[in-house]
Amino acid sequence: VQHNNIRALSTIQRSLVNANPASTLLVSKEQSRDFMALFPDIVRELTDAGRQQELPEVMRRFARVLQYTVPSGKKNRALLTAMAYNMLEDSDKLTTENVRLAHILGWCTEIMQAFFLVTDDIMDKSETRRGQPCWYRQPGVGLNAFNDGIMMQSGIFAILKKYFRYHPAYVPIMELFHDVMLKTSYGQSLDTMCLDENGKPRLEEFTMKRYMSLVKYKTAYYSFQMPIALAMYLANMFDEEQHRQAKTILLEMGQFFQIQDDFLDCFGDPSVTGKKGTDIQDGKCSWLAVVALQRATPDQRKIMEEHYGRSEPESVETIRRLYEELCLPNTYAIYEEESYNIIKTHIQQISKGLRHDMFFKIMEKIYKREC
Ligand code: GPP
Ligand code: MG
Ligand code: MG
Ligand code: MG
Repeated sequence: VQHNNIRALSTIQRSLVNANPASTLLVSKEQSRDFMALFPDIVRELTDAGRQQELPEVMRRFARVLQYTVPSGKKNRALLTAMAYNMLEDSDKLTTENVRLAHILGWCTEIMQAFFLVTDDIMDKSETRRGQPCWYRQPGVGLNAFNDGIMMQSGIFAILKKYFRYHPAYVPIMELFHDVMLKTSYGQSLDTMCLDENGKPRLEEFTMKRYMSLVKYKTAYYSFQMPIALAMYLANMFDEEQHRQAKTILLEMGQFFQIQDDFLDCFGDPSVTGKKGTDIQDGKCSWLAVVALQRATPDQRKIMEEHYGRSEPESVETIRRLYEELCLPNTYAIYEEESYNIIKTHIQQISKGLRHDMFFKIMEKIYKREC
């Protein structure tokens, strides 16, 4: 009870004193509305463009999957592309049609994210996502969710073909989606290798080096580097050095973002994050576990060995208490602030004609996030 009180208090304090005002909008309300209004067109395009009438039940199923899993998130990745495109494109080319193309790329990224999450939730044995049961836990879905994921993944390329076939950036955009999907699957693969063949976490491998590489691949590429690279391609920016400089900073942001995700998995409020944490139960190589092991005394390490990666509520609570004993919430707060400052310094060092304010805006959006 005492621990719960401390946790409740620290949550309240965080939200009163520190919270991200959440008012940092990436695009205007009007643009956000236009973006949302496009989703039914995307679903229609994928499911009934008058040519799929052979398979009506499949099309109904596909539409249901898309509606359940795609539009309910924060859509930050899509809005990053829209925001970056607004800032990078020459004003005379910022036409309704071109902005719509940026929105279509945004929806492709959101479909990709939804397909990652649908399958990730099965692998992580998660219960809730975005405040509702995970898709695979819907009646009658189960492992068929893998095929729903494959439909989503393939659907992205159908959309790209439909809208970009004759666009000069078609091939680079398509290659980027392919490449980033491959990279993300490498990261997910590393993530699933935290356990040995008996299902026990391999704690000796939980190093910060491995962690940073894992999160670069599983999160940073698709969540940060790709959305901005898409906007750059659409704005006819193909300079390799510019892409390289943007990537360096965006991957740093992506790692920062996944560390926040790991912290929120244990210490976030599920009614705000929309998902119940599973990292302790799953024995994940999370930022909290890595830092805990760096700091643990031999006795504390034994607690990790005994309880980490177990689903019994007592074990989960034991690990959470250990994290608190090791002052990880405080370490995290310090880390968050310091990294924010370091990343801001790195943004100022970008030299190749990329707008610093665009990168600052992304940082403002994610700093001190609670969901
Ligand atoms: C986030 O991990 C990473 C992903 C969702 C990428 C999944 C990639 C695949 C190829 C399936 P996480 O499990 O910490 O995310 P969450 O906390 O949202 O479940
Ligand atoms: Mg997960
Ligand atoms: Mg996962
Ligand atoms: Mg997580």
